Amino acid sequence: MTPTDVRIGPAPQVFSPGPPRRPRASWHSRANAIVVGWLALTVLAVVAQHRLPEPRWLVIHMFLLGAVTNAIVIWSEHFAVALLRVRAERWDLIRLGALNAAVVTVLYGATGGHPGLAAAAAGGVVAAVAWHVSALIRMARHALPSRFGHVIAWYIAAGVALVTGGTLGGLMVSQRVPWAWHERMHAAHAEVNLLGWVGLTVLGTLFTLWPTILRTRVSDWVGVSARWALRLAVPGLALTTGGLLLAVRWAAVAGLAAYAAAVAVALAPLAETVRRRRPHTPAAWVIAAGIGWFEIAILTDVVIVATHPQGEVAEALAPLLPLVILGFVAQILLGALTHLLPVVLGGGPARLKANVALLERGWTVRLAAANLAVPLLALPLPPLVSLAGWGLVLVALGSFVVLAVAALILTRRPSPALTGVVAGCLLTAVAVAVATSGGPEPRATATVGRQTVEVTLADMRIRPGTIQAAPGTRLVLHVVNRDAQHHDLRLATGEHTPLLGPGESATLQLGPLTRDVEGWCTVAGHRAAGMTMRIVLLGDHSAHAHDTGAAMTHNPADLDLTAPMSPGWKPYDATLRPAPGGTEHHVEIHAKETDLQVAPGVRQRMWTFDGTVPGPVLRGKVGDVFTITFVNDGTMGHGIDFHAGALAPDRPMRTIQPGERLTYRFRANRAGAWLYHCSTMPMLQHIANGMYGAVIIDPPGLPRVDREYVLVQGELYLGQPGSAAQVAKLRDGRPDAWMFNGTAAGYDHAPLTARAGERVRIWVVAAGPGSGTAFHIVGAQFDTAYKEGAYLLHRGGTGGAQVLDLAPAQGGYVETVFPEPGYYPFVDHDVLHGEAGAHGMFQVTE
Ligand SMILES: [Cu+2]
Repeated sequence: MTPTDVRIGPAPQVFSPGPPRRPRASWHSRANAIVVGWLALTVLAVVAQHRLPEPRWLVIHMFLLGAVTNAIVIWSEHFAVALLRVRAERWDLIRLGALNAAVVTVLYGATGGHPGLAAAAAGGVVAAVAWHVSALIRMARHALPSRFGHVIAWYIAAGVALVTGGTLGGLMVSQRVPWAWHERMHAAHAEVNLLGWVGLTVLGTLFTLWPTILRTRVSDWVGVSARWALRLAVPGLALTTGGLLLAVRWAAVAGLAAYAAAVAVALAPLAETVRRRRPHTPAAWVIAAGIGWFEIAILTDVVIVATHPQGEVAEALAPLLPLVILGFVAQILLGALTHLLPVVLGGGPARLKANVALLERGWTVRLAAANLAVPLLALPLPPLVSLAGWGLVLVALGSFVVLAVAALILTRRPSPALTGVVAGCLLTAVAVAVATSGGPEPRATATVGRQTVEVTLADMRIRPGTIQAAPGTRLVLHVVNRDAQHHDLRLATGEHTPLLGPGESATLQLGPLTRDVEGWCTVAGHRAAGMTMRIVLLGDHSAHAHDTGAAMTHNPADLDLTAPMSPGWKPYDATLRPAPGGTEHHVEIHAKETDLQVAPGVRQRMWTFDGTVPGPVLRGKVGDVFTITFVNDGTMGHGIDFHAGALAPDRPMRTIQPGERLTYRFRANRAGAWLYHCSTMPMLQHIANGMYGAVIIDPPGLPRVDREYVLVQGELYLGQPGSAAQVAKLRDGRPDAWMFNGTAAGYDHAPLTARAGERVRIWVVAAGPGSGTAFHIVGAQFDTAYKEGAYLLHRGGTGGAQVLDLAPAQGGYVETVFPEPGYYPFVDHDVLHGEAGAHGMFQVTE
């Protein structure tokens, strides 16, 4: 009996290969040990990734070039021998040895700084696979006609794809390719290797493996379908690769579409098989899940290539990697190994049964973990969620490795002492890696130590102002001047662009980064005005990054108030609605900590009332009663103090702990724009971090106007709330910016609206904590000014006001009529505050 003949349970007609010349079980256990070994190394690399140079590249290539390429060479040859009923070549083990020596050298050369060696080794990989392809061709030639001969054509096409993709990879690791070509080659390398080498092999194998795993007969028209699918897939891949290399987008997209169609044609007979026999083994379910992710990945691929400009395709394909590597390739590999390992390991029926049981242990949990991990790693989710995804990968992949190693060891029956030593070494290695790495942490480093960044010059700014890169990264900066005047970019390391006119661009290439680098525009006065940038090495600044916690690291100098707001940002609604009817107002206010956008592109944790800065605006009439239920949903003690009511502060203003609530009841006996704020010590921190709001009590007889807005001015202190660095700035009274309604320059990006001739009333409250405001609207005059409970100015006279001046905690309102359409900036006319964020815009239309 040959290994592939072993079947469990009832077995309908399955292909039955002729007898090979020599017993292959021991060969297979050695060959599969190589695959399992690479899988184990991949797991270790994931666990220890931030101890490794270029961890992302290493993990990807250990898995694809190590485990997957070995599995493909081993299994495609095994299937060729079985399907064609020919003898295995004598050189197969030597070929495998050469391949693995070359792979190890590629990994070492590319990450150890030996590009020449890596490129030569990539040539070795290509040669080994070319040798493998020629062996397959020889076998196909010498074989008698076989019902499954078409499968070999898929393996040959796959091998040609790797020869292409491996050559591209070798050129890239040689670091001799012009930068302009790098991006295109990267995209072509990824597509031809994943869809060609891996995809074609998997599809070719599934024609026979899938019915075998389902233990049903092969669909009658599988041969026709396979031939037509290959006729679509090969030209499709060629078109895709050529299109990506030559930057012809329609060709790349058309090629991918042809490939997608080929996959559909190839899978059709397999789908028919499923209708006849539902998946009922662990291997079948795992492989079915893998095929599902393959289809999703191809469709996503088409969309990415179709929608991204050349030069960005390779970067844009990054989210696809978890889908392809984990969802598709890893699952197909695990499913195939689950089914095939026990069969080829042999060792008699009892051993086979035991191995099947061993490899299927806990398969439902492993299947769920792997398929949950795919979206967690592919979608842009918070780091903690990605971390959970990596944990699931380790569960799914690591547990299989342990089980497979156990099966290999048990089958070969080494001495118990040797088994103990091997298991001990493996466990020690895992334990050491976990302990020293402090857990896996995916790092956003660039691929293969190279990072391309688009840099724009405009509005007296260089964007991005900070570029983060791992040590050793080669940076490529595409510098574009999008301004109406001339600019350039000079780096402290000496590289510089020429003076660029409007719309002109230039590219700077930096050698491997060894330290932080400053950059600036050399036009007189532009550097002083803020046209500076920094390239910051990752890793050296971790302490700084931790200090600011959830917030991004930002120097005050980095604040770019003209930068765009992050997608999804909504301005605080400044519209003030009329007081609700009735004389009793019941309000519930929750203290909570929330991440908010406090300046363009800058988010940071704030302490808030109800999740906004300022908190909710309350409005009523003189004599109204407010009953506030104050709930502390935060992580520290908070209190609340309403200036709009007069009462003994002892009870209502007390600090309550997280989870507690209190009722605060006050009667608003006097009109005004009143501050409310957190009353817990140190109050300076609680107010500065956002715990304030406004209560508007209308003066009796307040006339109606066309529009009413409320603006609460506050200071912004960047950094982790309560951290030493932030508190130092608070004590010195050195805000990083000033804000209207919780965002510096927010209403520059989302102007308040009015029509010419309308009467507009603006309520203003100065929340501080340290500075007041001199509220002014550029181009407008106030004919009414009401400050702290009294009118300074009534409409109808000839006098006017230019500023409403408010000390910290004061409030009032002004009225104006915009004379004509246009943009009217509103500012704190303390110009320092105004230019540092206390700035907004009225958009006045006809
Ligand atoms: Cu507080």
